[in-house]
Amino acid sequence: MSPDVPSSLTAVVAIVCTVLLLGIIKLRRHSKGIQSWPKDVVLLHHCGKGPYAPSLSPFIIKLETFLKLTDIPYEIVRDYKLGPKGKVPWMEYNGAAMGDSQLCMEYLIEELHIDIDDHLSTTERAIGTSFQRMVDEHTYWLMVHWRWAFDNEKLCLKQAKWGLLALTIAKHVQKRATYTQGAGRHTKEELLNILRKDLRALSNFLGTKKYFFGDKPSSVDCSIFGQLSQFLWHLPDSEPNVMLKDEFSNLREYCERMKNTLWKDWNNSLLFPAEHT
Ligand SMILES: N[C@@H](CCC(=O)N[C@@H](CS)C(=O)NCC(=O)O)C(=O)O
Repeated sequence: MSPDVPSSLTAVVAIVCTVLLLGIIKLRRHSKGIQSWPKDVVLLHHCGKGPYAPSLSPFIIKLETFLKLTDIPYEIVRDYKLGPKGKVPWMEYNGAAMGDSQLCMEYLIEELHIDIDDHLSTTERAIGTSFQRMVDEHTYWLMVHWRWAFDNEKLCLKQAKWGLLALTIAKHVQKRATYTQGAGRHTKEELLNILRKDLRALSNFLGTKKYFFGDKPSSVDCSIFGQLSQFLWHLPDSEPNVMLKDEFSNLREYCERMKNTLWKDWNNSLLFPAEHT
């Protein structure tokens, strides 16, 4: 045996030990990072970028738009985990985990004494609440039904690397959900007519204003932008997409305005950062 063997063996053992040690240190740092929350920073749990908008979930875009609008410090955690309500988005704030975009926003507004709606009258607040409920609880379901029942190509989902198994399971789950909710019982024509009425209500109320209640965005703009983002950027060339762009051009301009004003990092938040509307 050559006299070099013991020293090469020692070198190999030393390298293996170093690699193992570094791995353990990295793992410990990672789990420590999860347990120690950065103070006063929202950890926004996110399930991955969308191809042409920052998420395929309108509620993630809604909550992140709110964080940008209010200048609340936040970090994105891309972990594909579901939150305490079994849905995304969810957030952690100073150690507390919380689900539901609207509840998260209301919690932060109260906790941090933020009133982004302080320029609204009581009547405007009431109208804002109604529009928020309409887009998040009604228009949203029309998008889900379209995505899973009528968007045969599912291009954006495939571009976001949804594999065949994930698509098959999600289609089954979402079709059941839309059927139970009710939107899933509509034909394509019915869906388009119902959607047109939602969009018309939004478009007529917006009129020539910059945002829903004038020159300053308010909390309802986060919901509206989040929901419209999917029709505008994640159903390319579909009938809902063409309807939004051609029949309700003020809503399209509004989305561009929200994007350009609040999302300075929009392009970096996309899977395909090219200009795309
Ligand atoms: N009301 C909730 C709705 C959230 C929601 O429906 N998220 C969808 C993704 S867009 C989800 O997590 N779906 C999974 C499921 O329902 O199992 C919110 O405002 O956050």
